[in-house]
Amino acid sequence: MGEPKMVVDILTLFPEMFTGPFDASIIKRAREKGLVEINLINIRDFSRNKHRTVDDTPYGGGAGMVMAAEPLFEAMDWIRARRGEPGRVILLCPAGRPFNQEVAAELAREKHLVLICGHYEGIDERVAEHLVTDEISIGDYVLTGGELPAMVVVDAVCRLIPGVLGERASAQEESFADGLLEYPHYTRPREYRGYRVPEVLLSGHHEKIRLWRRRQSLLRTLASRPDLLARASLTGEDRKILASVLEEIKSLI
Ligand code: 4HQ
Repeated sequence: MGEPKMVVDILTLFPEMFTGPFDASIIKRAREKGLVEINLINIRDFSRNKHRTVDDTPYGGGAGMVMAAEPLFEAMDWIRARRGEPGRVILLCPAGRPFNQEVAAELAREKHLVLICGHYEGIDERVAEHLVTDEISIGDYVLTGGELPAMVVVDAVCRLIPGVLGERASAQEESFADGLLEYPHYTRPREYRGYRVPEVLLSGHHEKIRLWRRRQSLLRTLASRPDLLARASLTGEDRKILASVLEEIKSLI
């Protein structure tokens, strides 16, 4: 029905790596609902030689193998012939733009993404130069391939597609869009091994609960991620809460 649908084509030498994460939970349901179509495309299927090789030794010498340009160009020709020009062609690589919620939101607006997962020592540079529109890194550590980064990107993007999360959860999405960490959650029982749920949450006093949660979000962000707090869009109420926290600290010293 009316929901927009996104197509994600993933070019990989190891399509079987994706089956677990994409066949469970929210991503599975999103696919079943037709909100996202995820196609796993084996780069090896686009190798033109009889041994179906996709890598070769590096020009200039050196250790290891380089993923050849040809199968990736051939795969992109096939994708373009089938679906037209994709919105973005993304290469997962350590040199890429750092992935965050803002990048995820940007990608979630596209109708068609192509993700290229590298393996081995690297990919022939002509791929990055002539096929790729965006390079993305999921963090400063070295992985064995672009598959896990692709899963991370697809997961973060899919949950932002309208209809993927329930109505309640998507409303909550807005509360995280303000750039603060989440407040702590509790469920029954009210006491477990002597550990009690904060009294205010049992009070039924909705305004007090809202203020307590907001204060917890602010405190957690201040304590764990002050960098996020500095960039957050704080309301007048937030500033009032933080000022009261500061007064509390002053009274201690
Ligand atoms: N890679 N964020 C793929 C990464 C990486 C990252 C190293 C990319 C190995 C073959 N990608 N090559 N971090 O570590 O995106």
